[in-house]
Amino acid sequence: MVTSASVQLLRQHGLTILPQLLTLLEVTALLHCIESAPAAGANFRRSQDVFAIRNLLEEIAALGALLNTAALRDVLGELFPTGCHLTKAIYFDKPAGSNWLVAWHQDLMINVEHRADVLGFGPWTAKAGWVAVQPPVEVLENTITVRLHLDDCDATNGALKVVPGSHRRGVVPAETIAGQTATAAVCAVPAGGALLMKPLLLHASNRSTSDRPRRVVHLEFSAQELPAGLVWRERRALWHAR
Ligand SMILES: O=C(O)CCC(=O)C(=O)O
Repeated sequence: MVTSASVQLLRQHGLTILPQLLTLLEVTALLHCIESAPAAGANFRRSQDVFAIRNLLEEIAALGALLNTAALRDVLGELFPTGCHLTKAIYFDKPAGSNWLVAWHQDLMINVEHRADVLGFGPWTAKAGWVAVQPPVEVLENTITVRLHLDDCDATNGALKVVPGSHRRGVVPAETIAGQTATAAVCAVPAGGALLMKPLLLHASNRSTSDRPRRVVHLEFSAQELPAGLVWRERRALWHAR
């Protein structure tokens, strides 16, 4: 499913697209499971036009089994030959005609159970019971995000825009980001496809101008363990190497 060429693309450009990771049946089952869940609680963020579910696998426990597909296990086995664990899971809906846009950024923060002052970890944030910290760059370099697309997604319904290769620039100062996006590319992904990306890749997304939704399950994986005292908030050893 994931070829050595796509692993090479991920290393070189910071992203690769797998157009057919989930079957239509699997997509339908995921959508049914998510949309029939009672959408209440602090981790469900719904406003006029943005809907996100954080800590997704704890909020909707039945998703764990549906996401643990042979195809995803194969991909992760290729990317992490010694095994890996999930570190974050979020569901993003960008509803039709959504006003929600995301400015250019890198994904720099990880969620942990508790604060522990460990060398190389910081700054820290704590909001609504969530503790997040910026880890050393090696942790971010060794994380891979898998965005599972549940709808056809293109420039009209809020596809991710990325700056290929920008993950190799390390953590970039926020004030320099605007000057680094001239080579941005739009990542169109069909329903059932996956966008694999490195968290340090500069990325953003536009408002939707379409009447189609853009539903995505965002999963982050790592093979690394955190130093003593720190525990990934959503750590799950669900996915194993082949
Ligand atoms: O889904 C999107 O449009 C953007 C999400 C994003 O930037 C993120 O998860 O860091």
